[in-house]
Amino acid sequence: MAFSLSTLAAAIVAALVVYKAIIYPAFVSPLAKIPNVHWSAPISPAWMLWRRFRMQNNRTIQAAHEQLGPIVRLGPTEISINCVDGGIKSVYTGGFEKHEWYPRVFGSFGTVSMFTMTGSKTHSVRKRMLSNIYSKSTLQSSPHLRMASNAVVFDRLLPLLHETASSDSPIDVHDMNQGLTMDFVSSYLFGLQNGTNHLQNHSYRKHWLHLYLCRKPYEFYHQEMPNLNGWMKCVGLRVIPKYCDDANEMLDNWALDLCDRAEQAMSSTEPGVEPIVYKQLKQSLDKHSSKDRGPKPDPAQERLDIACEMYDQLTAGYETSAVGLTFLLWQLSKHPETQTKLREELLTLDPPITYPRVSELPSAKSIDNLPLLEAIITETLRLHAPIPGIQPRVTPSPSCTLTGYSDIPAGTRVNAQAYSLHRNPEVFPDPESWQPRRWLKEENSCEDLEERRRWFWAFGSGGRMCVGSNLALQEMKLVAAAIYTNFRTTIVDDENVEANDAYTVKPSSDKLILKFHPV
Ligand code: HEM
Ligand SMILES: *[C@@H]1O[C@H](CO)[C@@H](O)[C@H](O)[C@H]1NC(C)=O
Ligand SMILES: *[C@@H]1O[C@H](CO)[C@@H](O)[C@H](O)[C@H]1NC(C)=O
Ligand SMILES: CC(=O)N[C@H]1CO[C@H](CO)[C@@H](O)[C@@H]1O
Repeated sequence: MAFSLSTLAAAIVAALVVYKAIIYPAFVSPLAKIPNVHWSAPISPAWMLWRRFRMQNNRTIQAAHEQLGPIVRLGPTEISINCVDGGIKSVYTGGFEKHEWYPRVFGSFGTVSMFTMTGSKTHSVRKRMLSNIYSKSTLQSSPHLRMASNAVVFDRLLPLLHETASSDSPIDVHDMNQGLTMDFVSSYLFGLQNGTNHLQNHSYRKHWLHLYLCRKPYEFYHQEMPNLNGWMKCVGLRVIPKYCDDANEMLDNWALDLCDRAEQAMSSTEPGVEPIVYKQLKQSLDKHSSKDRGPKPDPAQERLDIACEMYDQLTAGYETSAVGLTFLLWQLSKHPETQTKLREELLTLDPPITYPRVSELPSAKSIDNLPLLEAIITETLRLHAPIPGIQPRVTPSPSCTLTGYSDIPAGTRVNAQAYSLHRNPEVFPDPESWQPRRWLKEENSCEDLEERRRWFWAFGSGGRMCVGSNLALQEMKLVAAAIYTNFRTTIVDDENVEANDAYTVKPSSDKLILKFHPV
């Protein structure tokens, strides 16, 4: 009797386990109706993990949407969407919270930044502190940014290009762009004087880029297997090599050093010295805590919170814009006729950005208003989105409806990816071809343009949309204008320039070699 009772109990437990692990997720859960990326997806994330480990996230999700439609199930509690209505509009404009994926992958200083915060409340407090200094009107009229733009373009970029052009020597523009964009972003964060000069300091730039990039191959473990490194360390093994820890420490010290220098310049209001973003954040954090009447923030902790935010903005800002510029120069080099048309448009600027320098730069607003330049940048960010990868969010409680599927349970990870949204052939005919024309007013109907803008997702959408989009666009437009007013570009070596498959991408070859020819 006792024996058969325990057998019965074991059978019930076994049945429950089978139900919970297989029957429920595969047949009963509301997620069961969603098409699967692979037959095993309802019961195990292993298949998708393996794809991600092999760096095939993008192509796997892209192929799944092509075959199965705008919503697919990637794992027991993970889905992917690829449409605007009922898709990104519900998830991102609807304000679903960020997944733990972000602080895992991009955390630094043991704390979180605006980008990595998951909770909506804390995030919106931080975003309100900073969004005004990144608004288009603030940036276009900022004397600080104007001074930095003049310095970076006339004192650093154009002399360098002039030299390579006159000696007829090729140049790796991806390397150059990574210095250029760091100088640009850092001069807005910290002031031109105390920002970086990576463009002119080649050896330091090389050293810095090595530290930053050497950690990339191990991103997968932070993203998808956050506990593995800890477990392995317990048994004396490492998944992530020690040099990554060392690089992290050096990068942290680098960011702290920039912040400490900015601190010295806090009282200044002089363009080029005042650390705009640093100062805004510091003052807002102080004000916020005094309003709360809570305990005064620990100054040591506040220093780290600010350093984390600054580090995050420096890297978010430099990496994406550099990749965008590299692909812009690549596409224009492949389309000499577009270079010619762009140059005609650029010569209408008053004054034009000619080198050697005869005057100040034209206003940021006048550069922003050039329609062909705008179309070229938008098309480049569509076809070569610097963040083409998944942007994971979590479904809210109690449940939600996405693309017609109702009762999607709370806590499901849901992603969209710009790579796939930007390749819908109904919105972007012949999606693999680079055609700035698709963004020009005189060549398209208002409805087509409107629809394309709704699907354009290079900067994301909703409350977590890129805070630096206006800075990035202003910078990319300025650099393209400065280059193509003065030079033609041709390709010397573009082997393997196609992007790798990651969240933030880079050319697989890590380089693009061009020649510059004076016009
Ligand atoms: C072409 C250049 C850029 C592209 C394509 C880009 C793209 C994006 C995207 C797609 C997101 C949303 C990410 C997600 O939710 O997973 C984002 C967020 C963000 N970006 Fe950018 N970005 C660019 C430049 C910049 C610059 C110059 C800054 C400098 C300040 C910046 C700072 C940020 C920050 C702080 C966030 C987090 C915003 C939030 O969570 O509220 N980005 N960016
Ligand atoms: C992304 O996926 C597409 C479609 O499968 C593929 O052609 C492309 O090479 C992939 N891109 C990267 C960077 O892996
Ligand atoms: C390059 O930058 C490093 C670190 O900021 C600095 O120590 C060095 O003096 C710089 N070199 C030049 C030539 O400016
Ligand atoms: C370390 C450093 O370069 N600090 C500089 C920051 O900017 C101020 C104002 O120009 C300089 O006086 C500092 O030397």
